[in-house]
Amino acid sequence: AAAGAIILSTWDFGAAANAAAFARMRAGGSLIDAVEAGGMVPEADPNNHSVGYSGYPDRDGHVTLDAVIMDDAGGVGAVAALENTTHAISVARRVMERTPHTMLVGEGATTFAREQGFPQEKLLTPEAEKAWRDWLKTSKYQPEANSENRITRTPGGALDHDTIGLLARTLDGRMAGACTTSGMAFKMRGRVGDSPQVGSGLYVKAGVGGATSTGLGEEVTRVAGSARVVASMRAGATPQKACEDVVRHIAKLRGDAIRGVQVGFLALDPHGNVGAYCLLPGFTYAVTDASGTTSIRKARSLF
Ligand code: SD4
Repeated sequence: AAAGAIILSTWDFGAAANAAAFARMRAGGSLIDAVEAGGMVPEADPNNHSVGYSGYPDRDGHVTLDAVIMDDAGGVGAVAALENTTHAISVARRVMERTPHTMLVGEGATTFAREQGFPQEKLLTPEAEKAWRDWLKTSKYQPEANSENRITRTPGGALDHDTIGLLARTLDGRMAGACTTSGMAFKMRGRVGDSPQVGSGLYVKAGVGGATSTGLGEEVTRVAGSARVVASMRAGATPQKACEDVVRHIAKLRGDAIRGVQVGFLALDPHGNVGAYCLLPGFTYAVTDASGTTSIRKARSLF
């Protein structure tokens, strides 16, 4: 299935996720297998504080995960505010495949994951707990552009990681996507971002294309960002133009309220055309082509 494949994911750390997704496709896996395998990479990474295990907690000290997985034929599964399970993307897939629902949240999602046999573990690592305790000293909720969850790291350092959104396509134009995150560091308890919400953090439509987002989720949810990108593509826009249109729309709608805020979109069409655009400089993404070669690219920005 890897022939003609393209895999696209948010941020430079997407390269490792793309490699896992590509390997899964080459081994005969489906698109859903591939995007799930990709999402699992940062989820398990103890150095990534914005996805899965070792994610930064909410302001009460709970690590809560959001994830969604989607194929191009209306298959959707999502979890929000999931606790104690590292692989939120796999739980989202189980929601899609084994329940009559599209999303489970909070305690229900956590119980479902446990009943499905997912290992139960403490997701808050000593390092993330320390960052949270340091944050409590000021308790100032002020997300930082391009590393929304950075609190203790060096600016531009190798550990600047955020939400992962993945889009994958096979040669015959079929597509799937996944998005997984621990959300904004030190968010309010119960806060759900754009990432697990179909149409905001991810949207995929057969014959048209897919889109995914990263950055300050509220600014994406407000406009159902990823659905909007795909709707533009359906109306004839290229993936690039569709990403630019939604970013401009957010900027116009929000004016001064989005000063210093990052939001980025990626899009992919069934022919393999790629689009990327963001509010502020600094949003990178990883593209893996059919040969398995990955390049890291810088998205153009509005400001
Ligand atoms: C959220 N969009 O929960 C996510 C966070 C993110 O880069 O993408 N950070 O709002």
